[in-house]
Amino acid sequence: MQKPCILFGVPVQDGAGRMGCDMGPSAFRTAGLITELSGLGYNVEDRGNIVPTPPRELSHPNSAIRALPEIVAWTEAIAEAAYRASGEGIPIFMGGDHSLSAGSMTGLARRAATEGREFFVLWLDSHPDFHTLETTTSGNLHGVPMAYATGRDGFSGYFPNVDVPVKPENVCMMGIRSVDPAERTALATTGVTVHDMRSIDENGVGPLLDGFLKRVAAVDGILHVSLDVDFLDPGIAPGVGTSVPGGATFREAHLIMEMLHDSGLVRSLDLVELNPFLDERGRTALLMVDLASSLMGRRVLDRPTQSYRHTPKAP
Ligand code: B3U
Ligand code: MN
Ligand code: MN
Repeated sequence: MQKPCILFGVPVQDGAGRMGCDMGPSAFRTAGLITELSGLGYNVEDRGNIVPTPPRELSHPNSAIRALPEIVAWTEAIAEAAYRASGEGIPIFMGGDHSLSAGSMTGLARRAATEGREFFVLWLDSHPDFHTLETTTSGNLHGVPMAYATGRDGFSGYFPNVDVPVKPENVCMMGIRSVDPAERTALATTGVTVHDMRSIDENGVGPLLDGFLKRVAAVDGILHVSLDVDFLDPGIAPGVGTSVPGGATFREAHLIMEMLHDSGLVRSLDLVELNPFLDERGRTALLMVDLASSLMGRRVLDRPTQSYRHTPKAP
């Protein structure tokens, strides 16, 4: 039996610099995500919107930081929902800004550990979101989830403790083209794989993703995919607060989604940073729904697929 798709709305917007991401879950529903996934044969459960735990008073010496108590409260609730739902099916988090991935990644990493499996993340974004609470200068906490989930210093005492940090060498970023100086320094000394736009231009998304999927399959890992709208070129995806020119094309993005589906490795998905207030007649929401359907198995023609299935090494 196919695992059910478990949808959560995560109307968090306090991690972003502009308002509007709180309308993301409604836009995904309006753009037909549930119907699309049901049409692919999934049993879809929309569990409604996650409600954050009551925020506690918290302040940090970095006075740039905005909405720390709120984002901590969201992270607690999302991590718990992610851990639970991933034991039952494939959770899809309809954001909401990218701070939600602090919760989804840590919840899923805990699930992987419970199952004794290795955990991997594919991060599709123009930004690495690798700031710590000390290094963020914008103070927008959608810029920190990857640093938090990989267990970088400075989060304890503020954010929930990370029981199972994501191993930096199990993270693959694609589409990167806007990196702050502190993030650049940090990325240079961790094992994160970063495929920036130059690397995509030189190699193509297919071979780059293929290499990563083979690594996941080799150890029978489970894969979480985090798709930020600004991974896409602003020409095709205007509905986002932090668009950066020179992003992934329609065709690159669909190829990635199709390869992910064929791999059979994806266990959970974040759809983040959609800002319906900035969108044009819903086209970004519709494109994100299209991409999610490709990832979940929509295809133009049946074709023999590259198998990434885990083949245990002979003793
Ligand atoms: N690195 C910048 C910009 C940014 C990060 N994530 C988004 N924007 N969406 C920052 O504010 O931390
Ligand atoms: Mn992001
Ligand atoms: Mn981004």
